[in-house]
Amino acid sequence: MKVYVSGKLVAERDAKISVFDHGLLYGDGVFEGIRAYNGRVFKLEEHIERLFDSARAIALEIPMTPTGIGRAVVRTCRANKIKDGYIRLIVTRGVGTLGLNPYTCKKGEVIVIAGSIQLYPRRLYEEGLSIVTVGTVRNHPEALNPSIKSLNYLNNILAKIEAINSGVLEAVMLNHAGNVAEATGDNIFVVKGRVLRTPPASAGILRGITRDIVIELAREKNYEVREETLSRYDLYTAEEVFLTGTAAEVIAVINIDRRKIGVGEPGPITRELASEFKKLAMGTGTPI
Ligand code: PXG
Repeated sequence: MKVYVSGKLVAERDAKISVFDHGLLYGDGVFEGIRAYNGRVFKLEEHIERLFDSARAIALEIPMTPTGIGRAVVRTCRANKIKDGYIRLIVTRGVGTLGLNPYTCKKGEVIVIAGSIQLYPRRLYEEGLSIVTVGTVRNHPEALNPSIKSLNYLNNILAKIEAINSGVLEAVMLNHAGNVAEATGDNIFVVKGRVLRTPPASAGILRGITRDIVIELAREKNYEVREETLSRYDLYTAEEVFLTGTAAEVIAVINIDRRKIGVGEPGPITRELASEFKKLAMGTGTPI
């Protein structure tokens, strides 16, 4: 595998950064998870835009232009002969002194890894996922805004640990007000009749690119979509629940906190939107 680091494509074993990089010392940096489908990078511009927004929010200057980042992503995919794959784009604060002050770091470090990902076992895309709500509260937006896709994912990891310790693969996190926020790496939707609901950005979530796509696809299919505050009651009483994310794509949830959702199998609207999503993903994107 070839990895893009410090402006060059290098062999995997040479892809290294300093132990003094604040990305390692403090989780000080930002990232994106991007997919390639059928020889094209899916929603590349949207991911780069979000990367720059995350960087701006933490006062991190990315030492490349958005166009330059796009080129580095495509170049890395080409070097690894990626047709279908997963791209991890990372910008760390760079090398600085021991001490929090980010202004001691001279230059951010841009890294691109192009490989593959399988978030949940394939059979669960047919059968649906069982999940639980967990005690770990999603980061308060005024502490570390979940809109920032930062290298500090401990909040999500703590929730993931709780889920796995309870015998399931995914967690739903509630926000500081006790309302539904999102899963550890996915957004969440509930369906009742022809109405889809998902928590608004103000609930303290990452505004998922897959979430935006699914909202648009659903509206095209004449479903009503509302960004609305959701409680656990809304999850338990939904006819269908599904998660969306770059890694997860669209996956049905059939059980939450030991309550069967709907009839306990992936519902028709989830199936329809998953199939529309796949169609779009396979047919659009930046050519590699
Ligand atoms: N919420 C959170 C907290 C995320 O980290 C999403 C929602 C979905 O956003 P997108 O833009 O991808 O639709 C994410 C994205 C992984 C992995 O390794 C996680 C994400 C992306 C890629 C890989 O688990 N999370």
